[in-house]
Amino acid sequence: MKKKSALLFAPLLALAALSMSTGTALAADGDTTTFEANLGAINGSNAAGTVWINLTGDQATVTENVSGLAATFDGKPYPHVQHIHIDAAGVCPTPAADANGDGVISTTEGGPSYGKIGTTLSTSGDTSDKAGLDLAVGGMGASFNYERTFTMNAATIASLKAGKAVVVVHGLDPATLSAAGQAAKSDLVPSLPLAATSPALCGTLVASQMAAMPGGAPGTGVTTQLASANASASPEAAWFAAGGALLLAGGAALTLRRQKFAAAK
Ligand SMILES: [Cu+2]
Repeated sequence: MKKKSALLFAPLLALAALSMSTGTALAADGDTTTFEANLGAINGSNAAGTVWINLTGDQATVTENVSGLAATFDGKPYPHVQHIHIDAAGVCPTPAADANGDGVISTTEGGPSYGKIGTTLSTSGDTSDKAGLDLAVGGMGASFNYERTFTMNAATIASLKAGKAVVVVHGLDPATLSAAGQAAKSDLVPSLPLAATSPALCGTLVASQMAAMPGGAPGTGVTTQLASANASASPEAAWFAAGGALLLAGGAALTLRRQKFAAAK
């Protein structure tokens, strides 16, 4: 009886050992941990993307491929500001997050799900939250590939390791919004339309067993399986939990650019 159990569990233990050897919890300072997020469309953007982060100590190399985003804004390549959001539920908002019912999940409305800006995935210069709304350093156009190595701040690293870091790419095509959404001003920058700053892509970063960056067959069955095994709860469960918490959380949980939100309240 005992022997049989041991045999049955042997493969599981091997899997667990494999998982732990490259996992966050047991990683030594010099080790590299890889995190991956599959970016899903929000607000009907029909965009898609993937983000990989190789983290060694506080040095992060972020690689990102996105496509299907809004292409132009005022006749120029559309600037898509993008961030790693932290310190909240670590999930992407569901349509239930649209508190004011205008058909658009604004950045503020998504806050209880993904939290404040921890890191700006800027194309140059500052990577802190202070660069969060600088359109000049956003990703540009419908599709782009991004790669940058920088020193990641401690707050973002902590959320990353806790599974609470969420990549959000902003900027919608106004034509795809409801009439109310098209008429509304941005909750972040009132001089801009709501579409300009609202989330278009979102994905939670999870520790990946992949050692390699893109080109190394991202999203293979093995990777997905191991990533799921590491998660404490199913993504679906987390989404529903976030939806329920939203109504209670209100604006109180939101610390992202608080004074700029004041105008929108
Ligand atoms: Cu953001």
